[in-house]
Amino acid sequence: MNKYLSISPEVQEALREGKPVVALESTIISHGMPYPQNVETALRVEQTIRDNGAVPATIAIIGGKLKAGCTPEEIEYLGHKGQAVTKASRRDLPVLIARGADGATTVTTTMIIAAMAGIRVFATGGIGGVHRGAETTMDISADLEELAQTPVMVICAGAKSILDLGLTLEYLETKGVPVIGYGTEELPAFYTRQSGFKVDYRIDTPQELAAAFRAKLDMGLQGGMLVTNPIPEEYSMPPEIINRAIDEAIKEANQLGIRGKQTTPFLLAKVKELTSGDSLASNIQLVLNNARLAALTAAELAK
Ligand code: PSU
Ligand code: MN
Repeated sequence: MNKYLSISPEVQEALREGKPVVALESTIISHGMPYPQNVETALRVEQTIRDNGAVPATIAIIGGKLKAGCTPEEIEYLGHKGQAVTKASRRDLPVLIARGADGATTVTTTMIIAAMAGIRVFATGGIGGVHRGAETTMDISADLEELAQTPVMVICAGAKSILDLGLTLEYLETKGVPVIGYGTEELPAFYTRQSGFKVDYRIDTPQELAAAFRAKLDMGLQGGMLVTNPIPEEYSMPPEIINRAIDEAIKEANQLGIRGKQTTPFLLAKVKELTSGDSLASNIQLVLNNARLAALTAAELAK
């Protein structure tokens, strides 16, 4: 174990005893939702994981330490500080750690820290991917490279169509990342259950998710697995409304010349603003839904 990693006593004990543990990211807290809903949701997600038989490990960088397992006080701190916390991807780790700084972990860095701690299952909302227009901007999220190299199962609700979903799937195919649809053959698109794209495999049970990932680990095949779990029907949003908001957000980002790590948070905030509170309520529900599936899958993997 490296000296920068700090695992909470509860998570440490669960890992030592081979109990199921589920990792959670912190960018969704500091950058993904407004305060105080972000803190309330993060705590509810942890409770959902406990209710389904696993131990939650919210991951973040606090005072230069890689935390696997945050206290409620640390979650409150990250949520209250919000956008002022650095959004930390793989390239940010060395300097943030050397400076003893804070960082909100993206899918990428949550996977890195989970793997360091020995946590195999991670639940979140949406992942980064290949942005629309990437053929000229080369804006491709580091999340895809991490899925290609780090052995963690990521359970999400698909990707938002702020991305080019077709190119995102092509990239994952090239990198050898299995894309699973939970109970569906179609890739879900976060707020909606449909995207028009197919996943690689449909799997219907946590048992089979665990068996497939176990086989990948046993073979020593590097990289993770992407499980896409559609938002529950009753919380899904009308595609026309969400797609109109996304098109508008992308147009505005282009006009303003938004680039680099600002792109995703800008688009997410804009879409949220354009769809008012509706998208926030859906966002919360899909994360809870993913937390439930992750806990059940981690329990199967621990058997
Ligand atoms: N997509 C979402 N919600 C999110 C993110 C992406 O629908 O909260 C966050 C995640 O933390 C993800 C990161 O890992 O944005 C990707 O950022 P980028 O595109 O800059 O790699
Ligand atoms: Mn990017």
